[in-house]
Amino acid sequence: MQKNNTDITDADEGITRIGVSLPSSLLEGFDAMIRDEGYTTRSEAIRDAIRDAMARWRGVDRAGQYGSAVITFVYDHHVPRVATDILDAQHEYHDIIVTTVHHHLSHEGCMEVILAKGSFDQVRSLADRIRSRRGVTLVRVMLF
Ligand code: NI
Repeated sequence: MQKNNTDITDADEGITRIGVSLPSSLLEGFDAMIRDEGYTTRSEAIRDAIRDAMARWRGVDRAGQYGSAVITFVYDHHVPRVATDILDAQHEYHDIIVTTVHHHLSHEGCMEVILAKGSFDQVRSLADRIRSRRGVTLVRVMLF
């Protein structure tokens, strides 16, 4: 099926080819990134970028649902109380947390990854609580 002169669907393979218009500078940056990440084709990198965007998008409106989740966040552990507040929050939500990994990024920076399973409402509450702490600079939630 041909939708226009650049979007082509091959029904037999379940693959649709699309044409995408991008600013040159954005494409150059993307190509540099995918070379660095070891992709051999743009198509595979774009598929992964779309999957990543979809996982984030699906997380927007999943109230009342259950599943698995990853909460990734970065914080400065020198900010008073942030580390103990994050620890307290995780103990409060212990029933949905499967495991937590702590990585010391630098002298002051910490990264944690929480793998959770259960109510997405609770996952969102936990993420919101972490996000609200002073010293936390990035929180990313993916629901599966
Ligand atoms: Ni640390």
